[in-house]
Amino acid sequence: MQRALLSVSDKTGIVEFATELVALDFELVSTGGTLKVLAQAGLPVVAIDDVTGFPEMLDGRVKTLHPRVHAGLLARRDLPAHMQTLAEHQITPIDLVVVNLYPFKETIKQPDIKLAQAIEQIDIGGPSMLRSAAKNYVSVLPVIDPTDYEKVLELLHTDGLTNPIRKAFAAKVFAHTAAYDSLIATYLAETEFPEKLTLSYEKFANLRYGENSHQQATAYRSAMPEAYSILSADIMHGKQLSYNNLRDADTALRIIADFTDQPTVVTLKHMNPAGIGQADTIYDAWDKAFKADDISIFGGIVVLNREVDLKTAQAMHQIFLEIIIAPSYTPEAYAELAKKKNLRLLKLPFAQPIAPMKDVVSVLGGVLVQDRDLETERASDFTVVSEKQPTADQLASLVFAQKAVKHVKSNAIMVAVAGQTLGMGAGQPNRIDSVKMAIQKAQTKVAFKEAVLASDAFFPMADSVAYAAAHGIQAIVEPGGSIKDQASIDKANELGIVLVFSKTRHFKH
Ligand code: 93A
Repeated sequence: MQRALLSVSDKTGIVEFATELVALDFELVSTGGTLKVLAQAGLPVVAIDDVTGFPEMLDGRVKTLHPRVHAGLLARRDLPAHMQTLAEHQITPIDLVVVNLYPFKETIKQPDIKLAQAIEQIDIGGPSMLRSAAKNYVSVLPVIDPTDYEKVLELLHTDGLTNPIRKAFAAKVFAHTAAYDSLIATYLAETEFPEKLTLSYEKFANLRYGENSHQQATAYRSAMPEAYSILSADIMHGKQLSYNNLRDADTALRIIADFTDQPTVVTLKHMNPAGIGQADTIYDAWDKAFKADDISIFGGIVVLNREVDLKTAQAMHQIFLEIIIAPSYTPEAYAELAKKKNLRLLKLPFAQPIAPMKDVVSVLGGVLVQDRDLETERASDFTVVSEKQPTADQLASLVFAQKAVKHVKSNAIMVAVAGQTLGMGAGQPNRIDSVKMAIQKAQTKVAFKEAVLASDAFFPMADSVAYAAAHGIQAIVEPGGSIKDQASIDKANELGIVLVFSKTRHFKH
């Protein structure tokens, strides 16, 4: 007769599983709560106390932490000395361990949870048994996941428990206990940048491929999911998002989070905003965002921060789009947009702000961790450094342009009027080239005569100011901070335009 030890917090499916184990001639051993459930179902089950010769003690903190359990799990069946030791101490080997852990993650997710309550949900005995069994996987099968019960029964019935399959179960255990401990470490950590960085992510979806079709890819979601995240969005219509879709949509969500005060629409392609529009209605905001760049938007992503109405849906329906994300859709708007089979319609709770967490990027051989850039500009942060003062309209445009340029890849230049971007220069290795691109694009727009220009970082020399002024730009905002700031200020004064320093740099590489 083989022995199975069952000790589970999540009791889903345990009675059915245990019933089958009994039919397969397993003797069942269980801890308090699990034993109760099994006994109530009429199953024969030995109490852990009768195995260890000790009562469960210290409010259950010590139940299974005993040589009679761990020797039964760890003894090598192929070593006669090990088996003799078991016999000498009258210890019965354990062949199957079915454990799932105290719900630490679910506990700390609850609001207002106290440290002492969280600590009580740190499972010690469960991971110990799982790790003992997993180390000895050649002879002992550890089962951590209720969704595996059916598969385990099939393998037992068919004698299918080969070594590679047992090894896979062991690997699953160590990944699970490592992630479990990671989360505990993160929760208890006193510093935001600890000596050992532990990350706890769970598989969200296998992706069709990565950035290109020869690259495999998978999406992982934080063990503590964020509400305002593309990975939390509800896909109401259309197929799964691709790797590039997810990154683009994430970028679009980060952008629109800086424009909460009014109905806003962001269109996005290749990690840069194609257009940003703000207005009193979501339709007008869409119209501005679309007209900001009606070419790049083809095949792009649209994010709207207010409910999508029919009029806006009809306008968007005219254009080939990949993804639309909004807090909600009227039924008519949804019906209109859902006519397109390949368009993805996503819903997300926009009321949640971006969580002040860390962003992680990888370099060869490591990762870099930093705070998210959650700084946004207000007019009160600005200092006018030119002799010429901005008008109220110019000031509003400068704030809008500076908020927008933050989200453009450096070297970033944005030409805009309040509520509408008109042209940008993105990702050029020198700033003046970005200035030229932004102006060239913006010049085709009617609103250009009112346009202002924003830069994500200081101008290293006066050439950008000179070029912008020569092409009709009347006001410029940049963070300042260059040793040659004075040259830019002098140039602005010489050419009679407004120059404002915003103080905060927004590199985005
Ligand atoms: O408090 S513990 O860390 N101490 C133990 O010795 C121990 N043994 C099993 N937690 C322990 N467990 C855990 O109890 C299991 O991992 C499982 O989550 C839970 C099942 O308890 P019950 O059968 O009483 O519901």
